[in-house]
Amino acid sequence: MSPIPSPSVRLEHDASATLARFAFGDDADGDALGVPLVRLFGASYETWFASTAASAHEQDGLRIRQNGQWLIGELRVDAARSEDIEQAAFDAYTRLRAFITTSAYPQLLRVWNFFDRLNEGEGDAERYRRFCVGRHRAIAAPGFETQLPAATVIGGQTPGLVISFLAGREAGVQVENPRQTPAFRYPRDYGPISPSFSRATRIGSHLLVSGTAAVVGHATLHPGDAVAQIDEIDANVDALLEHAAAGQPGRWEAQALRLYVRRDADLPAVLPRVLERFGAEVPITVLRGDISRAGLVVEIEGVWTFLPA
Ligand code: 3EB
Repeated sequence: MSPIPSPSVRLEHDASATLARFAFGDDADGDALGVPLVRLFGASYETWFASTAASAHEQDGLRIRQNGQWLIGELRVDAARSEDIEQAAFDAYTRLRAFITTSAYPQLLRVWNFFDRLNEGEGDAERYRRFCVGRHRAIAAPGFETQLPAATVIGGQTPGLVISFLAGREAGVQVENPRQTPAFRYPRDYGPISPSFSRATRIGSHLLVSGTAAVVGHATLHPGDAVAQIDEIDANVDALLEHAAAGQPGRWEAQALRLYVRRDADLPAVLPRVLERFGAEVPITVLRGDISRAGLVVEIEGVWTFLPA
């Protein structure tokens, strides 16, 4: 097997300047933004490139990387203040919104959310469900469901809430998946407030794809069966990419993928299946993480670029 190329995302075709680097697991250094999950496979970093160089600074407790066109930021809520995860999500999204709406990058395009004990708590008291309530309280406004960013919510072992995000000058195009109920319309069974995210954001020829699980319609398929869920995720991603291509001739190329697995023991069976399905050459990182519903054991996200025929 050839070595896996280092995951990188190019937001423009000629992008060669580093906008931001994400460090997985314990590899965070002073410069990279953190992804607080244990890395099981792949490179230590994922780099996002743009066409002009970025500057780094801190503002209102947010770590910022910006280049005039794009902004990647990170916001952290410590363990004590994220014990009440609903309140923590409300506070964090209120700050995030206040920050970007007064910045030169008012459009929220992509968000990642990581916190500990994601599935702790019964029924509507589950921390993931409380998080959804707090997030929704902070962002709900007339028409907001047509401007939702692509997102990921994954549970890790590091106490606290970490939110990273990409914002831009101009809005992306919200893309939903014809094979999946829009998450913001999930029925009541999955929580008091449905999750506020889109399946993908299209920016030019790039598609930023949300964390995608084995959810078809709104049902969890193959609960606990990691390999069967990979096949379902593949079908979900195919449906999303086909829908986003809107009949244009060409093909989608994966730039960088992240695979989240709930149980380390699934990795030996799951990784070959992912490489078979998504391409052996695809730059991929595998991280350990909890997913929104107990039956979901794997999730995939990434960035795809459309290459016209
Ligand atoms: C799902 O399809 C799986 O709450 O922002 C994936 C990506 C999931 C984002 C979120 C949840 C979120 O419902 C879980």
